[in-house]
Amino acid sequence: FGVISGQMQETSKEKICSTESVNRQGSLDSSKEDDNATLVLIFTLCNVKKTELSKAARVFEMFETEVHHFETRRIKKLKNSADDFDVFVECEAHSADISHLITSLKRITEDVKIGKEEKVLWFPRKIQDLDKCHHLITTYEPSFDHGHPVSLRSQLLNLNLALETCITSSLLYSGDPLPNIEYTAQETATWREVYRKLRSLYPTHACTQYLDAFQQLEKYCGYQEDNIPQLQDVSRFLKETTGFQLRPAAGLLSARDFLASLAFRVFQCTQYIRHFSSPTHSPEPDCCHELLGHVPMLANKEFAQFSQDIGLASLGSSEAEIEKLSTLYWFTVEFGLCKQNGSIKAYGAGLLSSYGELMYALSNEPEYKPFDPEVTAVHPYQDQAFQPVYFIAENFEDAKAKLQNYAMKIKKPFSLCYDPFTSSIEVLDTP
Ligand code: HBI
Ligand code: NLE
Ligand code: FE
Repeated sequence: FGVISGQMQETSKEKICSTESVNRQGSLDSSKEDDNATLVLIFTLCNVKKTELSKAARVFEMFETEVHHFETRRIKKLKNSADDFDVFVECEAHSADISHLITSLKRITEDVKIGKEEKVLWFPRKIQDLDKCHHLITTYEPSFDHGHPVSLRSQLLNLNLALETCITSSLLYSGDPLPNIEYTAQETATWREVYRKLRSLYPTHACTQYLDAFQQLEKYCGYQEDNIPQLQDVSRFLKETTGFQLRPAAGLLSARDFLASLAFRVFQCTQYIRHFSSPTHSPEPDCCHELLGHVPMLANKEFAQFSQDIGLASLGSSEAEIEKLSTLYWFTVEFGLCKQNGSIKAYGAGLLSSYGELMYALSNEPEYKPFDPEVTAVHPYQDQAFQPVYFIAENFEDAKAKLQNYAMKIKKPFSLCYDPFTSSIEVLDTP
């Protein structure tokens, strides 16, 4: 998905409200392989041009939805202007796809009605379910101008992985090794430059938790300037340290899917490397970002718990809440600063993997604010340049407590409990 674009427009017309809607199936019955849901959708397409109706239909096709009923009702408007259409669809979709299907429809029309959406959103309940959480935000698009140099290889790797993910979607939890990448000499040279530059800054700029883990990684995990560590080795190290494991991602995942994996202590990593012309900053994640930014922090017990807590809070949450949790994630896990022995240090991965932004964040240029989930969660952010503002945590323990307090207030019709023995979620209904 991601190919649909279209006008979002208001309509003044009264809509046929109704309906039954998304019925989740399966409850806790995990033996059922295909978790489908019946869906009733009502939406209006405004000022429909000839092709727009088929665009809407194509969304259903893209998600391999089984359409039982597709009805349109034309609402005539004034002469010479395009008409509006009410569309009524009854279909069966993969539960994991529903929120993405609706997002795609909303790119054509703002006005998508489904009953009880918030209550019934599918979410993964066991670690194997993560195989269904691979919705990409960006897809390979040769004509797309990224605005910054992207290596052809990164695009190919992306494409390759996307294919591989389709073909072997159940490989990852059966104990098979993660795909090994043979990096070229030029890619290793890029890594070397990134590594050297950053390593010289860490002693003064990174928090102690990071420094401790980094030392371990150099000792036991092949972290050195002439070697790009392989996910498989790093994943094994993390598994033994905090129980986190890595899996390869074909690119930027939807926030919902990305956060959901954190609930199971799974971290989705890109494997391609940034373009050699921009070693000090990349707006998108790459293996330097994952390996140098995220991995050392995930080796810290408290930080691992903090990350999982964001993930758990996201399960079954509404779109609006996911947006807030993404923002929290952004200003902490990606760009967080913390107090340490009277000075300020970086713990956010986006800082620890960017020489340029790490320098900048701890200079006197940006603005600082204290980390407070209520405030941080709604602070606007951008993902193309350095951040104008950073949030400072007192320490991890404090940040964790504040986050848990925030998560408790998220309204859901059930409560969740993670069972580490089975890597699954227990759901307790709260009527
Ligand atoms: N997908 N592969 C990948 N890596 C990320 O770091 C990532 C993502 N999707 C969304 C995301 N990060 C965040 O910006 C939040 O929306 C969770
Ligand atoms: N800006 C970071 C870097 O250059 O490594 C990547 C951020 C990804 C969110
Ligand atoms: Fe990241």
